[in-house]
Amino acid sequence: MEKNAKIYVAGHRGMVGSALVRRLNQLGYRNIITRSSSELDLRNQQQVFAFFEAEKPDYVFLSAAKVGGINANNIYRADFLYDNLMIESNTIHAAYVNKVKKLLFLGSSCIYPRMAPQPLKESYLLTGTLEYTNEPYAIAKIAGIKLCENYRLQYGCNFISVMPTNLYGPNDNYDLAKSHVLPALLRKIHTAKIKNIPIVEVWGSGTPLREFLHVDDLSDACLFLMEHYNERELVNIGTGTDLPIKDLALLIMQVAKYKGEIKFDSTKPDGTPRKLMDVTKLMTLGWKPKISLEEGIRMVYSEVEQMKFSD
Ligand code: GFB
Repeated sequence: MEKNAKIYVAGHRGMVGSALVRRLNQLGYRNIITRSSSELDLRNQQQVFAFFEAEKPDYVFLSAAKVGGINANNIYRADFLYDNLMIESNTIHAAYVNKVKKLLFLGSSCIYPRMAPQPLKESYLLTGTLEYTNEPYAIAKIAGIKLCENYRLQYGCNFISVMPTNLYGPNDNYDLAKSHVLPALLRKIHTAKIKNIPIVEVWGSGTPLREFLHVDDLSDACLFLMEHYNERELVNIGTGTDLPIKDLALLIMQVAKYKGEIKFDSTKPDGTPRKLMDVTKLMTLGWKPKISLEEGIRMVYSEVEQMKFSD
């Protein structure tokens, strides 16, 4: 990407979009365009088409999405399906019509079958049944991958898809009913520490395995792929290592210096037993993560210590 190229980051207020804007700024890109959802509703086809026609961006990072943790995915099922399908269809079609040079679409590791062999290779897409708690989100993200693939095949568009593992970092969502596990446990453990509460509740059995990537590593990988990858097949972005949720809780307790106990809430779902990315392809292309999980949790915990929670 040329330093003066017009780059549209869709979803710049979210955790991923804001990390992309930070990284683009650090690298000296000076023509970044953004719109908040109140200025541009990406679910609205007319608004999206008018925006692309007026702005004619050269490059697009499609990081706008309705996202959330296991509980939000499971409850707002229709919204996760509808909102994400509309955002992707409108943006990808407008990018084609307005001759965007390259578009990068962000998916998720939940697109892979629930019981797929581990680690998850890109080729496992559509080889089995999805995890039901996040099936609507996964189906919308699979549609996004297929839009990119088929606009490439039919119209020659250089649209690529990347699949990040579970992410965390600045601008994460700390709403306990909607968040992912890592920010939820940071909040619960921090609150328990400062209020001297002896027990922290962890959802499910604590046995599911998850892989976590700091969003600053993700944005770095996305920029790397925007520069170096022009193929039809999706690319996984992760670290290649995972840990049980129980160990994640223990690690956060250690970072927060909290000495209480964990209590598992078996009324809450576990979700997919394991979703470890096979990152051979990305590493062969020449990229690897820089921020270890412990270092990343320390960075985020220092922000959490400054936050004011109502609980
Ligand atoms: O991060 P998370 O909400 O989503 O949950 P998924 C991961 C695991 O942590 C599950 C457990 O086994 C949860 O039961 N967990 C323990 C908790 N305590 C908590 C807690 O306080 N809050 C939360 N949220 N979880 C999502 C998908 O799946 O991952 C999305 O639903 C997307 O579609 C995203 O793919 C990356 O990893 O299970």
